[in-house]
Amino acid sequence: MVAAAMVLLPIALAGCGGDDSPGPGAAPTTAEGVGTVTVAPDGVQEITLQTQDDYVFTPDHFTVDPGTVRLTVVNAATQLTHNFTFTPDSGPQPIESSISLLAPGQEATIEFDVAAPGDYPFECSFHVQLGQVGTMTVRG
Ligand SMILES: [Cu+2]
Repeated sequence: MVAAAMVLLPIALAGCGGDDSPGPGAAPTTAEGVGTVTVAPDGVQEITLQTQDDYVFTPDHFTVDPGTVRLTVVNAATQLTHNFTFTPDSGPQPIESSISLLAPGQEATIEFDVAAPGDYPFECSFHVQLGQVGTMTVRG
């Protein structure tokens, strides 16, 4: 596990360049429906993120409108346990909802309201040092 982390770290750092890196939809193992924001019959925006046996959220960026968001994280990993939390003191407004533990093969759903437009960083607190972070954008 340590060796894998050391191999993956340069990749994560290289991804910070912001040049012409491939988009979040490039991962070949992504399940259908992952990463697309849809509106449920009850009017709530729904989005599903996936994690794997790496340190990446797929996608690592999505955009919603102000209102209620129902977010599901699927951990498709066979080895790694992840979690999901909005990075404290980082977004335009605090979002308390989080997923504290997601074992391999598990999924969990949280629901929360957003009002203030802007970027809301999120992370897996276990692997934030390895670059497992992302951003939710709320439209103005
Ligand atoms: Cu993680």
